[in-house]
Amino acid sequence: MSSLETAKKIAARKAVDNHVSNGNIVGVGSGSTIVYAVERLSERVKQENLDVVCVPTSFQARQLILSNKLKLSDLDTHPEIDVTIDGADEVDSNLNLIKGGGGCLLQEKIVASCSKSMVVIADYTKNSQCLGEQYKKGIPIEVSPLGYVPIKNKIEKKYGGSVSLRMAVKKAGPVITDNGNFILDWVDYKSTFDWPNVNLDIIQIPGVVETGLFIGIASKAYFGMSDGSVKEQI
Ligand code: ABF
Repeated sequence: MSSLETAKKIAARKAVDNHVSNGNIVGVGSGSTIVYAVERLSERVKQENLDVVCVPTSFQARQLILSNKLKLSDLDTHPEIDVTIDGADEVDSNLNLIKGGGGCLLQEKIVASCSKSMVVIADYTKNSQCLGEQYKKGIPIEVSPLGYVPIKNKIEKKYGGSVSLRMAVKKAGPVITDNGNFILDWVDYKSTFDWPNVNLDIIQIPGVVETGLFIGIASKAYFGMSDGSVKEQI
């Protein structure tokens, strides 16, 4: 296993061991790091006979829960979640996050917002001081398809940088989210922005469904490091 995969795995396992207990409702994130967390959760459910119910943040998470034979629920049945464990594209020194590289930001943010705590699991490459330092693919913004051009223009005019429509592999067409929307990726912005205000401002543009800026949502992060240790950030 590469050092990056080992880093994801040790962070994921530690977060599950420290934050999940019997009777919990658990929000299950998306991406590649969460795969290790769900594997560990499944091990613990079997070994400790834990009663845990899982609420997915994406179609991928739903499939992961089912394939690991964990109990699947949803926000209709369980609108209050004990802990959500999820990956991130970048985590800054204030625990603000960029998420949505995988296109699941809306459901991820809804589930996180219903959780008593949100724990981030990531490898060492995701750890930064200011947003934008590490993750260069841009800030994902989920938008209604009919508004994507004016939204792109408004963001570029007000904040600079460049906003582009996320295209599917081989540019067959735009990426469509689990919710039937498009994703814009905003690059070359200033990493020194006042992110809480920029986030609120962008969300108010008609047609913007959600941003991949998770401001003040995460309560703790676990980073798997290249030396095999796990760094904890609160
Ligand atoms: C999801 O998965 C996303 O919000 C984020 O884009 C991504 C992180 O993926 P990985 O764990 O593969 O780095 O949580």
